[in-house]
Amino acid sequence: MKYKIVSDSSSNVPALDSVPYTAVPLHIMIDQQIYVDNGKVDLEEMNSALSVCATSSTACPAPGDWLDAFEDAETIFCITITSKLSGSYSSAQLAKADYEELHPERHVYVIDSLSTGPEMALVIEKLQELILKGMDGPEILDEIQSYSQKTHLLFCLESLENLAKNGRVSRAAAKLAGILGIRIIGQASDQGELQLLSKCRGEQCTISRAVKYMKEHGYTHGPVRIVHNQNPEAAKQLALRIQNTFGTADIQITSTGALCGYYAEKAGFIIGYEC
Ligand code: X90
Repeated sequence: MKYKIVSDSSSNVPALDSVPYTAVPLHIMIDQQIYVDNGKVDLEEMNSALSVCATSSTACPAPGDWLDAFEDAETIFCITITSKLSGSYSSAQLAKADYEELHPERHVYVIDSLSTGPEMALVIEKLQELILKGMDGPEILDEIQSYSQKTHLLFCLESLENLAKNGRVSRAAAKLAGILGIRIIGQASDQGELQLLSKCRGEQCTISRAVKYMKEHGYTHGPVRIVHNQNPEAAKQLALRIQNTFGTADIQITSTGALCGYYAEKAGFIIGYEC
């Protein structure tokens, strides 16, 4: 096995067709129960558990989990959720150091996505494409660094409760989102921080606003990936609006995995797009 792509499960990419790939799970703890984000978590069940739990939290992969996923590949592209919000990136770097010490002729490229979810998914798709083209490691890294300048992430959430509980946004911001019918729109900033952009009343406003932000970021008609936590209707409406506004041909809608589902909360959705 020459090349391998390894990502943490926040990408919501369970498998790839043409290049060896592993998603390394993050974990969600809800009261006494541990949910392994392995693509098999029942979101409906997890959402109900969350609605009645006393405590909940998440944990990033340990270096050993990354190491196991590297297997025996010669060149590994390892992509993580933004290092500003999780220890996943540091953990992957520790695994890289161990792996390269053990196998001095092999190389692990650890990429901080400065984002998560569907923006990571786009970068993973691009990595696969570049590997299939037969490019070498440093060339791929170069290309990927410029590609990720063109990708963006927006999110539309009904609640910021879990983000606030885990110290990822302020209590004040979470209170704002707690008002019935108010949705929060935000983005991954260029520095990989969670940035709140505006609040909206109702789904229609949210969808229009998301399209407006895409335009402002210079989106024309590139691929779009939408993930949602039990809100296929909003995801479909947004996809239609994007199609009608920009003529986009390549839009995919899927459910979030457990980690993004936990933080996006029920009805939340996240959009990754290429400008
Ligand atoms: O290490 C861990 O325990 C994981 C912590 C993850 C914290 C944030 C996850 C956010 C997931 C919510 C909307 C997207 C925000 C993007 C900001 C860059 C999804």
